[in-house]
Amino acid sequence: MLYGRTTFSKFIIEEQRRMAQPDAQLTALLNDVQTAVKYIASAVAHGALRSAPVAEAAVNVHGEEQKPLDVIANDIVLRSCEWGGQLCGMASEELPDPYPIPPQYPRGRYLLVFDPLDGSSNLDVDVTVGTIFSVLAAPEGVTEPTLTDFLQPGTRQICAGYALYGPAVMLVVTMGRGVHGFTLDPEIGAFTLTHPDMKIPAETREFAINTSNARFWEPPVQRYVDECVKGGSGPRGADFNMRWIASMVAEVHRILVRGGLFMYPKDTKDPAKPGRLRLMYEANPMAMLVEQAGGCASTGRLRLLDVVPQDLHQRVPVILGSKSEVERIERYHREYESGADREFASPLFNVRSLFRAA
Ligand code: AFP
Repeated sequence: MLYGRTTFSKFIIEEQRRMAQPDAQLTALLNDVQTAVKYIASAVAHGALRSAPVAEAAVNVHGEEQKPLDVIANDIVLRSCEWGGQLCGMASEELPDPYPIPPQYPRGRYLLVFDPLDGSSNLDVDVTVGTIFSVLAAPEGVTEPTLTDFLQPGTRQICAGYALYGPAVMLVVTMGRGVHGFTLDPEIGAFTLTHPDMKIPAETREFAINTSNARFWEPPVQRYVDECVKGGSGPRGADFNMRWIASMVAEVHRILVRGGLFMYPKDTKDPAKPGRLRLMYEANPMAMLVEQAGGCASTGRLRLLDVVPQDLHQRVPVILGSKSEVERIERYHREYESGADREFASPLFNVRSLFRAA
């Protein structure tokens, strides 16, 4: 009985009913996000059939090339979510500053932060891309939020999710009570619950990292990857598989479905950048999803959700996925910082050190 299935709209209403204080604003906001995702899915699915040629290359706030679909997707999210009265502000990867809700619309208590089309450099080659979003509450009494009002650590997220524009279109969300995945049924145009309560296996033998950056990685990451690559004959005593799609949404989705590890760690490629990925609309929402699914998300040194943002477009190192592997890499960072991973490198230091406390 296909018509008895749980749609996304039904799920979020029922989820709110289960809460001590049901929140109709959040339900309505997620419905608008759902609408935006359907529009973006349709735009993405037309591929080259609809891609408008750009007169001159557009560039976003990060100096990265903006694809026409980046701009279209950004506009779709703004138009779909600005009118409903649930938001008092939005912020996007594609906009340098927070977007104020136009004066003709009522204000609500929420802030929406999003990356409208993550992985868009994959569009030309028709590889999976996605939309990532995070919902925060505006500080009490704020109706015209300033930049500072957005700069909240990931622990304060009320809801987070992503849409995946792949072979099937999916919407994966958490409202702080597990992670649930919905597949767009093209016949009825409704997201339908297909992946309830997604859980990341604690153990994995699969990792994802862009190894072209290997020479810039810090030693703990070098150590981790070296050990994986050595496989069964190395210190891990097991063969590992590697993946790199260059589309974070697709990588995180794979990890939510079958486990694994994803890293875009700190490197020395550009010393001005502490990482590649953006904290507020890439790392934080994914970290909330991963933790809600039983995994871990870290900078290598710190829980990702505890990082206090200093800037809307701040970058951050990201290591997330199966718990035991993330914990192992955190340990490698600690051992590197204490020198414990180089015990015998210098007789003057560490376990053989003349200066070592008894
Ligand atoms: P784009 O949106 O510019 O394609 O960037 C995607 C992304 O932010 C993330 O989704 C990928 O994991 C990462 O960048 C890929 O980066 P590399 O191109 O350096 O591998």
